[in-house]
Amino acid sequence: AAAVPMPAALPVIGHLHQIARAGLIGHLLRVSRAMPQGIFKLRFGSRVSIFVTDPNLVAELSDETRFRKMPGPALRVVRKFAGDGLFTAFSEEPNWGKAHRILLPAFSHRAMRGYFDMIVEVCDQLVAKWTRAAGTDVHVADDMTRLTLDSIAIAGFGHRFNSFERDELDSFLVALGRALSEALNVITRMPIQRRFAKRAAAQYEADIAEMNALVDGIIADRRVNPTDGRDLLNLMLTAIDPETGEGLDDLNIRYQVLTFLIAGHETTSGMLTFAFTYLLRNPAVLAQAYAEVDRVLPGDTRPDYTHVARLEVIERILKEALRLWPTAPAFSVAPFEDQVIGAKDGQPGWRMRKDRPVNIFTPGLHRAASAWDDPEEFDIDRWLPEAEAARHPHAYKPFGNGERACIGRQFAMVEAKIALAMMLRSFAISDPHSYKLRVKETLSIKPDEFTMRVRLRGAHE
Ligand code: MNH
Repeated sequence: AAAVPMPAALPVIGHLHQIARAGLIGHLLRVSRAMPQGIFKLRFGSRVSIFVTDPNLVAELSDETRFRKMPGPALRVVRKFAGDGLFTAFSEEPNWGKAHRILLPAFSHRAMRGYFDMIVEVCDQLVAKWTRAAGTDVHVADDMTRLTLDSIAIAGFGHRFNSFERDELDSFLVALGRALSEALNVITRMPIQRRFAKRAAAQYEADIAEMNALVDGIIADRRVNPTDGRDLLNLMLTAIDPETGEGLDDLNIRYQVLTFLIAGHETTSGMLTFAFTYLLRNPAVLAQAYAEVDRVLPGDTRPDYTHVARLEVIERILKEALRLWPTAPAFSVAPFEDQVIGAKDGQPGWRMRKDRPVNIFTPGLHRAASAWDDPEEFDIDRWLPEAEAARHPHAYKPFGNGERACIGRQFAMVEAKIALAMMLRSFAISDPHSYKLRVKETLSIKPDEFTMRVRLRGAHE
């Protein structure tokens, strides 16, 4: 097997100096454009990480008989507070399979129908807020964060953040934001910056304590005031795994609640925010979206679950936003045994070492020239059924792969579709400041400092 290609690096710090300038994701995108094999490695200080963006190589990495999810350095930091919760668990950990089997029913069609009215209620609160703000600029990412955090908390745990009643973001989000950045810093901090790491570590402990206090309160509240629905929290507290005959233990329940509060809002709010930036830059698509919401949800029709399936333009907009900016921009796998990938037609291929994580970098995969025409163009017609059927089956992985793929993807799409539809039904959006996309990275990505103007539709100023 051949050596994985590596762009030029400086001694000691490797590629960290370039990353500090472009941001990690921006840098990885630039490198992936320059590396035609769709596989490359970078040096982060003393650590070497492999990134893959070629659809054929990703197809091999998606073969669950050869590879399984292997949390890399950043997720190992997140394990400090998310432990062996579903997202950060190693696939071999018994608690992964147990929790997966116990919690899957919370994402059935039937369960989604049960959450729907709660999501619409949160969307109503955002409509009310933007109605009061009509004629002014709104901070899109913050409002999408309020919406998605409140939805998962009420649907999953019966907990009300009431984020729209306050001007500041909840202190949970502040602590979470810092904790996630800290996990990212572990990868990208330059050696010279390590002396600041001590203060960061103390802050990190305090942030984790704050998040745990919230989670423990949510759990204690349900134990004192039991309900009989089968929401996430009730499954966690009472359901028995048929395979082992066991339920989840208390520490694992704490990890799961925190995992769902985080994974259940952060990426969905980023997807919605990116979608708004693309609608503003693509007036013809925006017009199609307005036409669809006026057709499916005319006047003040109360949204119900059957409307979701009819919002097909809205769905294509979200899929295309998630193609260009998959908001969880990488996931990692490792082989059960040493493997060679990409060996064919006389190519020697590349060796993947047993248990060594390799990253699938989805912003690069989703722009691979071998699978996508004009990959940098926002084009929702890629998601018409014929175009989708003709595409490489491993060119689009915004929700990861196989049994470790996102358990909440239906929740995310249902929530985002109805939210986007309800906002477009009520508001005309515009971009008086000609926003130029800048991507803010924590562990997920979202547009940085993006505001847009909202007006009530049909109203004249
Ligand atoms: Mn989600 C796993 C992306 C919404 C809960 N999610 C993953 C993975 C990706 C992902 C990628 C796989 C990560 C890996 O292999 O390391 N998730 C998303 C995106 C959105 C999203 C892009 C929205 C858009 N996720 C949600 C929502 C929830 C959720 C909403 C909960 C309601 N996700 C999870 C959980 C896992 C996961 C839990 C871990 C699943 C497992 O490994 O069993």
